[in-house]
Amino acid sequence: MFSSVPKFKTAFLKKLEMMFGTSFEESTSQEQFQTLGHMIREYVSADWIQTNELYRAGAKKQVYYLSIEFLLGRLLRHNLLNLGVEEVVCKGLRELGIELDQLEEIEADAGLGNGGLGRLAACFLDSLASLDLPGHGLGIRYKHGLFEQKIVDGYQVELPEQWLRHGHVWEVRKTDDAVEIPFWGEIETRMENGRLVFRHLNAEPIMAIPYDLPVIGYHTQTVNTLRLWNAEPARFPAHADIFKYKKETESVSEFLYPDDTHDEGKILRLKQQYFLVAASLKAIVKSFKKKNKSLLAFQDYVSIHINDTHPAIAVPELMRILMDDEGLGWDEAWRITVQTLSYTNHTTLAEALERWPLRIFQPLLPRIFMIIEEINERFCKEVWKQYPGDWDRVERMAVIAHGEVRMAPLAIVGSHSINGVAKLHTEILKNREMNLFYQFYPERFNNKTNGITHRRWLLKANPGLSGLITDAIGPDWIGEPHKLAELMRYNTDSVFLGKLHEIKQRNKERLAKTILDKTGIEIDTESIFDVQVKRLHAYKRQLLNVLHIMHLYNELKKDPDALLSPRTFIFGAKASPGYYFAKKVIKLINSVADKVNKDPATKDKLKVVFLENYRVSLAEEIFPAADISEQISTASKEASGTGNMKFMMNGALTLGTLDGANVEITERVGRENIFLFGLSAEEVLDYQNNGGYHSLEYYHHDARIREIVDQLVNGFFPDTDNHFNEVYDTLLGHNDQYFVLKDFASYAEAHLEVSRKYLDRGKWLRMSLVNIAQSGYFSSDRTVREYADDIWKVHSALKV
Ligand code: 26V
Repeated sequence: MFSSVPKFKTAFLKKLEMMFGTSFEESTSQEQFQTLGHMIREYVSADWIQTNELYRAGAKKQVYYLSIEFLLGRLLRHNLLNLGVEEVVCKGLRELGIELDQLEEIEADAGLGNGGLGRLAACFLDSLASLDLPGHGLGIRYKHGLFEQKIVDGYQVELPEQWLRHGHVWEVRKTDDAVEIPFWGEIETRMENGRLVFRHLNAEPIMAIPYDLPVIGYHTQTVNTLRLWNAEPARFPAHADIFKYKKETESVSEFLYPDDTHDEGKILRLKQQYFLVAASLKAIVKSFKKKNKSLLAFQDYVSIHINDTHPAIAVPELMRILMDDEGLGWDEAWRITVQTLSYTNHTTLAEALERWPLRIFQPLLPRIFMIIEEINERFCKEVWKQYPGDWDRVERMAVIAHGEVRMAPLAIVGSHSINGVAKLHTEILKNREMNLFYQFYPERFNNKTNGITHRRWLLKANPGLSGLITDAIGPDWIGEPHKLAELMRYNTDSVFLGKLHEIKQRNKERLAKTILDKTGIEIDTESIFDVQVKRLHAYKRQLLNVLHIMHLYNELKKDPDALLSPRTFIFGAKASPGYYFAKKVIKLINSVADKVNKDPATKDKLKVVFLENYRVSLAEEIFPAADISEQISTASKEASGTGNMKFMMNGALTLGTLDGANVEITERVGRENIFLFGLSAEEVLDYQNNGGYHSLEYYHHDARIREIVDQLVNGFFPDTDNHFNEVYDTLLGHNDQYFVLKDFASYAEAHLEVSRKYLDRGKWLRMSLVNIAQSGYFSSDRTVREYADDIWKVHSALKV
């Protein structure tokens, strides 16, 4: 049906009629989109079945990636591209009077994640399938993904997101593979034939129904699976309130990250975690059993990856299955568990490290809790044996301590591999945050620097640039992204650089149009597009960026020629609903935007735009249009960052600190092709440990800082006086934990350098080219291959 344009058109029209009982003329865009989606699903079904058969029958090891988030975005264009049928479809639709670009907009983003962690999982799936690796994702089919953000009067308002309103065209409900997950109840312990037997009594079961999505590799026949679990009632209890029971059950897959400030929310989150893990492990063990191999060789056929600590319950759950369901003894089960599991840490921030109060954990998951107690006891004994008398060490490493289960220690003790997501991050884990564990298990720690799929973030998102690249060096870079380095030879080719400039301009014009449509703000496409898009968090320092914009505004008011090159600052960020400070920063950005964009003295030189509801589909339009990529986290705090890589790949220059993967970006592009500023990670950690930073001194000694910080509270923003008291307090009252004022001067200097460099277009374009050419390393194909070779030990299923 995709072999030629006429065949496609015929099949499309027939399918549309069959699905909706409507003529083409009468059909809606939604119906047309659904039709195309179904055609693609049908088209891949043969390969999907074949891939599954290959995996079922074959002796090859499978890897399962457990993640509480998968931030997929839209799939239509991506699938068309990977299948190699984009052109036929585009032409066929056009002949029918439909623009693919517009049809694409019909699809809702699958926004089942917050940011980097969830998007990384989605990029990994694409790379696994494209490399023909037998790897699958397992997650939760949240009814509502990350909230939809509206900006009302400068403030963030959250609305429930509704991606399933029209159904999800790519999913297949697999009722036959449903499993029951028990919660609450009691454990009965008995001796049977000389063995302890555990029975879970009075449990409240929840049914987990899988929805499978095909994960289509690029120009290959491999179609892997992303399985998302939906929570539904198991059986209706005769006496209970049926509606209440149904609602309670379904709430488990209702929201991504329910509010956990109260116990009720905490219970729900822990339920979600066990729901994901228990359902997934049941499915994994079932599929392993079809191979008829000895359970003792489980780890040779199955690798299970724990993406951050949310699925760390996989450690006791696999133990439970191997012991209670399969009858193995502790030692055998433990060996298999550790050899099967691996864990990635994605943050060192203490507030993000998960811990569960026992009062919640024990009653909700009684058997799992017993196993964790045993794991803890045995582990503490081992530590004690190696460090006799060192109570302090045992206490700091324990899995259960101070009335809490600690998920990171649980994941570390139960996995054979623990990795950080960028070199610097892994070093910080080893030498600081997880140092005691590193001393205990040095061989388990390793680094896997993050990557992004260049197929979505360059090939799909930036057709202009990918076309230019292919014209210059051929199409091999798509399969072997390191070959982007061949672009280096165009470094002095002014014709090539001219085209590079043209493409950037076109992308900027497109974004400018979107901005005008969405916000009514007109921006100058000759200005520098200076972009910061990411979750809103104090450590990412959107505050530093906006304070610096206030400073530029003040300068411009004093001297209309103060700015060398006009600037457009673009922000996109969601703040977690309960994160008060983050929401204030959003309001501040919008207040500054209001002021700057309206002032006749500055509006032609300085513009500030806050783009509402930042998400994957919007990101795809933003990265290709950026000149400057703001990666300005307080050094040591950003584990890796992946937006930095997406910008680089699209030719934006990084303005950043030596944090996360920025360090490795610098290594690749060279010091002269990046704008660095600020404290080093070492310096930040030293200040944190030994003190010595006093933000007030910077306020008193730097007039620029004094002016902007005062403006937060002195009525500078009309109608909002005192709105930014808390921001003022974090900077001066609480000694500026994230070193915003400390880094301000160096940041301002780096911005000046950006303006100077931008004046020399040739030089700028050469810098941009180097960034694109060196970005191949940051393809998730490289990352996934490293995981496959070093950690998972999985190999292509197609090769013998
Ligand atoms: C979550 C939270 C939630 C509560 C408030 C504080 C807080 C702070 C950090 C986090 C992050 C959770 C894990 C995460 O998303 N990490 C991100 O993972 C990316 C992929 O490895 C990485 O590129 C980012 O640097 C890292 O922040």
